[in-house]
Amino acid sequence: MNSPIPHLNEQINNVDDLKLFQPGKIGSIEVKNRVVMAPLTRCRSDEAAGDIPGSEMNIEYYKQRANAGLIISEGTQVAPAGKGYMATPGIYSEAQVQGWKSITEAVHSAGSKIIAQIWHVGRITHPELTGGLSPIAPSAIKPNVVAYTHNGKVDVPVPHALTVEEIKVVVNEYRQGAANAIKAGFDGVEIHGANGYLIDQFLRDGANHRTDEYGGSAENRARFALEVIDAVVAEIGAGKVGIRLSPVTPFNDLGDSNPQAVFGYLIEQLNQRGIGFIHMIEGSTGGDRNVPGFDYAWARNTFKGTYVVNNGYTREMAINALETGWADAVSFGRAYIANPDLVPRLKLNAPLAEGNPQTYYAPGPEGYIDYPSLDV
Ligand code: 8OZ
Repeated sequence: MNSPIPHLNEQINNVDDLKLFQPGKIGSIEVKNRVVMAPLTRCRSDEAAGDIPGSEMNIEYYKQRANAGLIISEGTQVAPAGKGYMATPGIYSEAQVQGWKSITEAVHSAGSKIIAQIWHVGRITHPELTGGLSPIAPSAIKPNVVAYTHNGKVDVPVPHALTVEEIKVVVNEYRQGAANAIKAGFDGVEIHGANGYLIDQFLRDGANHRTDEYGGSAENRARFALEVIDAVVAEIGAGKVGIRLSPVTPFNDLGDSNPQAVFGYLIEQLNQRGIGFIHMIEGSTGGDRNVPGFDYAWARNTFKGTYVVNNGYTREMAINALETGWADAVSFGRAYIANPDLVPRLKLNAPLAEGNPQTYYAPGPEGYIDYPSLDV
């Protein structure tokens, strides 16, 4: 099934009448508009000090983007083994919590809301990035992926297949990450269930060959995701919790034989738990929106919480999505890199700047906090 956003027939002349720019709620979080800043890995935490965010430039970066109704933080690892890239921030140490606090305070003062994306990369890493820890996964299956380390590009190793006892430890790491997020002043959390990382590795049968209660049927493969959700909901409350999903993306060398079955089951279970929102990546992450295998209209109509969509949305697509009921909110990732003032630009229908991919993950302020806002 493709992801055809229905067309809008009538012309709306006053931008303030557009749902995209009207206040609402994402889960229980009140937002001033329905434009969401998607999570963006930027690799600019203080790695030497222990993967700590909250430098002046980190604060400035988030503050510049506080025009979004909701900011979702860059992926933040819940444990040292959950790190897959250089200088990504964590949310397991006290110093990391304090660092995040300076960012959440700045965003709140600037008039926006911010939630933490809590993340574990599972098999998408290398011991050079984790302080020597082995990558973990549902099964000992090596993806065809390279990791970027201080010694250059390296092939990732065969991961360690988690025991049931070890799975419980990892679930608790997500729970602690959510508790820490609230302590750091975040308005909620997004559980990263997408893009081939640990939760997605359990969900999809390309990485999960287990024969115990965590593998095989859709119910069993969704068990880990639901245990994480239950732990996080018990800690911070369902309305502040969302999950990011990418049922068909091939990113990070992951696929599934029947995405509709496993993600369909998961979404029905999410309803029973009353979680706040789903953040759905339609199609291939950062690429083709038209990848078969999942019925997004079904997901939208089935899920009872706030439905946020993502992947290559233009202004026109976002307006159509909101006006026709395809979604309740739209997230923008790449557009937010080079357009810190994205919401004013969308309101004015002003041209959008192009970001420079060479500086997406580069250390330092260049390509991070030096994209200008419109002079209006
Ligand atoms: C691009 C580069 C590094 C990480 C994701 C967290 O895809 C990521 C990511 C994307 O969700």
